[in-house]
Amino acid sequence: MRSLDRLHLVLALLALVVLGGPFARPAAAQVPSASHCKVPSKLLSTSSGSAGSPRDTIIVRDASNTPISSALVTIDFRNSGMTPYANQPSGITPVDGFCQMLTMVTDATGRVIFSPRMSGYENDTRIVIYARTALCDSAICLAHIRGTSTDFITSVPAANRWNTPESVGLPEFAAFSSAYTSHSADPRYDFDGNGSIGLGDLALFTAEYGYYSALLCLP
Ligand SMILES: [Ca+2]
Repeated sequence: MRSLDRLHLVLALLALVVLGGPFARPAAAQVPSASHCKVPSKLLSTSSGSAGSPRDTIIVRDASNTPISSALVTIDFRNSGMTPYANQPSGITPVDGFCQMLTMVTDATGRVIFSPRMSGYENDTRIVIYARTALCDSAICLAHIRGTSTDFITSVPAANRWNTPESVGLPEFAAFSSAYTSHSADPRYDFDGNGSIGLGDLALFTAEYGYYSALLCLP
């Protein structure tokens, strides 16, 4: 190979390295794409935070369907009838100054499993899921969803939250018993998210009833 040709070859290879070459990922690869992400149609929570159902899994992907690790996923309950407990399971972090916003960071496969400790329910799609990466100027809305908790009645007034705990107690027991025996179709009682009220919901409710009393987040 002539020295001039060799020089051209070296320069061409250098250009590939500098520009990233054919293996470089475009910047858009790190931007979440709502249409490619997987989100549940309903958030299923408990007072213990132990639900952990596969239906609670959120997967953040980009426009080429590639999972995005280390993306920040935020669930915004501000316009919903649900309120987080002050203490959340490991990996779930409340947003500073926003009692009703919780975040998680996606793992290497782009996943988070959101099983927050919550009170209340939301039968309309007023719970908002966002995702954000370092390349996003702002968080990208992934979905508006419904939600419920085994602690579906928020008994404690906002002014008393600092010292009065919330729990799955007698008010929930009375309401759920009535819904279960009357074959209600109200989605607030569908704790396992299978579309009906049955034994799965009874099992989840029984496991939570009388336990896990805790304070709500402060408004
Ligand atoms: Ca059910």
